[in-house]
Amino acid sequence: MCVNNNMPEVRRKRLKQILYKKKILRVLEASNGLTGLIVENTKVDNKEYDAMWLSSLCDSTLKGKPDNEVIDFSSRVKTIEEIMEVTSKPIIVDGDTGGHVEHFIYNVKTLERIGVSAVIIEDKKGLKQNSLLGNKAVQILEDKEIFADKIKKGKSHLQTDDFMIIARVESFIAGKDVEDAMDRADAYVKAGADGIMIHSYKNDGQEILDFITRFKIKYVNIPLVVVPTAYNQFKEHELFDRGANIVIYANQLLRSSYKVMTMVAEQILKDECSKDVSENYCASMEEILKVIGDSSD
Ligand code: SPV
Ligand code: MG
Repeated sequence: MCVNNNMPEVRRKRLKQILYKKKILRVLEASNGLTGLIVENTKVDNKEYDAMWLSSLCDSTLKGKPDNEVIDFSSRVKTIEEIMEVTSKPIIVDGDTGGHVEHFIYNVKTLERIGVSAVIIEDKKGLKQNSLLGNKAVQILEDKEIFADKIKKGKSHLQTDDFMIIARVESFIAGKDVEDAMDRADAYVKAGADGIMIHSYKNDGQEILDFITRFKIKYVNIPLVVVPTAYNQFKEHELFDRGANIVIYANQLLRSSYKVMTMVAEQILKDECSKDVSENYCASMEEILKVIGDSSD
């Protein structure tokens, strides 16, 4: 299927344009061309997704590997290009820790050049572990000045005003309090971060609400990103009304497809044929062929 309006210079600035216009954005994970098309095309009652999240968790899990920065940058760029070829919505890339600052300054330039709109990097160091593992993993925070310097250097290597570097505060993931989170957010905003993401693995979402309130009193115009995976009982408007600007649904497509794929694999073994799963759990061949289209579309 041919897609228009996806040249890098057009696409890159689209995230800032939507943020400026709407102030609140709904974002869904995209990990390959097909999930990119789902984010691009899904519409219900005039609602749709504003942008795509290229999750490190989903990207690495789909490759059968842990979410600890084992997937290298070239592979991630290849995945981004695959998504870009068939979609036009803005892309926010999960940049993990951003790696060595000497590498980060090159990587942001690459992302900017190919038309990505934003990268989010998290203030952890050492062998990065997925944040939702919480205190079941060793979560070590980077020194806030060192991380602030990474943001500053990254920003100074950009060529446009379109591309955003968003700083992800992992204080709650490392068991620290809202004071620590605010302290870090202050340092990153001062260093030039275009936005802040705050994350938590706790189910009640209380520390997230506390942070949103504190942050927005001080920084009404700095975009604030949240990822309500653990505290998924909140409706979007409850987070937006308090001051969040971007809500990312980070992994629901991956988790739902894994569940159904596992079920289907087991059922075929049980039934020794695919009639039941085809009728009950599979999209029809017509539907799948229609999603992709053909070269004449
Ligand atoms: C991801 O989707 O890779 C994220 C969000 O970084 S989380 O998995 O919740 O840490
Ligand atoms: Mg990640």
